[in-house]
Amino acid sequence: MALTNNKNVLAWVDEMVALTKPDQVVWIDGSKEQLDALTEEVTSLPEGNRDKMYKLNPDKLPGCLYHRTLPNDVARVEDRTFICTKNKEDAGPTNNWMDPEEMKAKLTPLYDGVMKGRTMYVIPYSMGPIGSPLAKVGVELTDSIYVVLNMNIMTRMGVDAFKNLGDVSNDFVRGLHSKADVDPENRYIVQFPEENTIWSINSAYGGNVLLGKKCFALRIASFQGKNEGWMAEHMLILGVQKPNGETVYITAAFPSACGKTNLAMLIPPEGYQKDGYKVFTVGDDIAWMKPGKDGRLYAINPENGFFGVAPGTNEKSNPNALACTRKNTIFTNVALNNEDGTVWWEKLDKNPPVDATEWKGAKVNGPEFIAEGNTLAHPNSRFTAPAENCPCISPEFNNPEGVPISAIVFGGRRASTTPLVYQSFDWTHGTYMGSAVSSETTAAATGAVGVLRHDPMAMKPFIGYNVGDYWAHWLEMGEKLGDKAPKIFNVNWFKQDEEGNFLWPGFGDNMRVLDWIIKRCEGKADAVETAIGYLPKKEDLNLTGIEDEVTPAILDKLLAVDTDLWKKEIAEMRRYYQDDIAAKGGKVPAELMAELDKIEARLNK
Ligand code: GTP
Ligand code: SPV
Ligand code: MN
Repeated sequence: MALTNNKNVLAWVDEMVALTKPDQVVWIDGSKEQLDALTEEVTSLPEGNRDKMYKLNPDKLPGCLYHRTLPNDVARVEDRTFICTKNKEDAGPTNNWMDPEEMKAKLTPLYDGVMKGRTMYVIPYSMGPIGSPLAKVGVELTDSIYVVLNMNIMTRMGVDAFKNLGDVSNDFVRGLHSKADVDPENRYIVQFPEENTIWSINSAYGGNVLLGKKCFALRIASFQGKNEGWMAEHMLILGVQKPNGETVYITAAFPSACGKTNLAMLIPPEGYQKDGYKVFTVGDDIAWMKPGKDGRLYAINPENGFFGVAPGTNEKSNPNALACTRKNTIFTNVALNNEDGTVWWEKLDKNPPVDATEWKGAKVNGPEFIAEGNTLAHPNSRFTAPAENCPCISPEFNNPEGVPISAIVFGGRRASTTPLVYQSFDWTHGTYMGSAVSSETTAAATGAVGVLRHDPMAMKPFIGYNVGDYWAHWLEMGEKLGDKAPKIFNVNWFKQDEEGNFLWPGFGDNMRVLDWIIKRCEGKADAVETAIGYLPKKEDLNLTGIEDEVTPAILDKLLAVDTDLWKKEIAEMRRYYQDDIAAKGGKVPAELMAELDKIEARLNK
């Protein structure tokens, strides 16, 4: 039974039913009974069925499920992701583009009758707390129970999402997903930003099919944000509670699999804990930000769960994330521990299960399999965990107004050049710094791993319009915020020594860098003015407890600004702006070009 009288929703669902021809249509109300029944159905599928999910040990991992996707379908597919706007220049040089009508003509035959013999699930969901002035409604149509169960964790899913839509509003995002035959040759992830519409076909992997996430909350939402005066960013949101009880909120944009979940759930080093510092998580992947009544920038996390990278998550690196996954969690493409019906991934602990099922589904002897050079879990294997499981979830998580942001941090994986932390001179320079983010690629998207690529604002795969206009929007937001704008910083946890070892211990010790950032925001720490920005004075970084690891010589390396390397960096940015952006239809704002000149002049001084 339809869960809404909204005529636009009903008309669109009818149209998509006529196209995809499912045997039946089920509206997802979000009730426990309905979700339990779907769980029974999907876990009762016979072994070998590619939709099958497995229940895990109910004592050790209550309410947890396990699933494997096809080996050709384990990450986002950027080369098959499109922004379809009427004019090509509106998609810009960082996106694949096709004319919307042409794309629909191409995909319509693929969708025609694709749900014959299947059920279509109609999923109403809210991105952001229901009723929040920043929240938005989406509806996803899918033929996958796995998608329904994941959307239940990642979004506010169910009948309540329709509450504020009314009968006539057209303000919702239409998402059509079919796993079809999971055929990589016909896999498409398509955004139509001018129509608030997403079409995804032939994938069953997270970022390609949980349409509320990257497709809506970043690609479509960034386009909406430009038109409506707000920002949708690939950012974590955290709060640092100081000993005096006050909480300072920070957002940080790092490319995929570069440490957002880790930083968002950081546990401060012992000394900080003793002093009374606490870190609270508001979000680990996406921030929607809008100026509030007081003129400051406020952020909400539009999501309701964490779709986190499993490998590397352990009791030491991120105990909070691990705790999130101990109940009501879905694990995808990790390994099964058949000894006790639990899961395993690389670096979870030092005891890979002897009786294991690796991520492709083969039964193996875990230690032997690893000794042969394999991994038991896929490097981009993930957990889908409810935010409410997080031991450090912020008390403001459901605050409809969001939290006021004091600092915005950019970062990426850079073996050299970029120091541990530095601050921009102002918002325009900070916007330049964001545009200059580049990072070594990870397993989060298909393609080579470890290759340095430009990833402006960590949004390269997610900006739903022309990157030049996106940068201009950043500059406009800065102008609107004026002296209430957050301060902008850049960090690099990944600087290496000559042998390729990380110089900075990272993880919980990143608190020491956040501490300096907060003090800078409050005007309580001095800085060294360099050609590239403000750097910490060495004595202002609190290294108590890690003096053996971060010796004065290592600290020198971490805070070095190598003029020759930076001249190369600036030359590369000039080439990037000109050849990769301007020459390909992106308008680089004059203010950003001017920043290049200014940095270069300072380097030459
Ligand atoms: P997406 O969910 O893909 O957007 O990524 P994310 O940014 O949330 O990634 P996540 O926090 O899961 O990063 C995982 C990877 O970053 C793992 O390889 C971690 O080992 C590594 N990592 C995270 N924090 C640090 C750090 O402080 N230092 C070092 N060296 N590695 C880190
Ligand atoms: C990312 O790749 O940045 C993710 C995972 O957060 S996905 O949802 O697949 O995009
Ligand atoms: Mn992400």
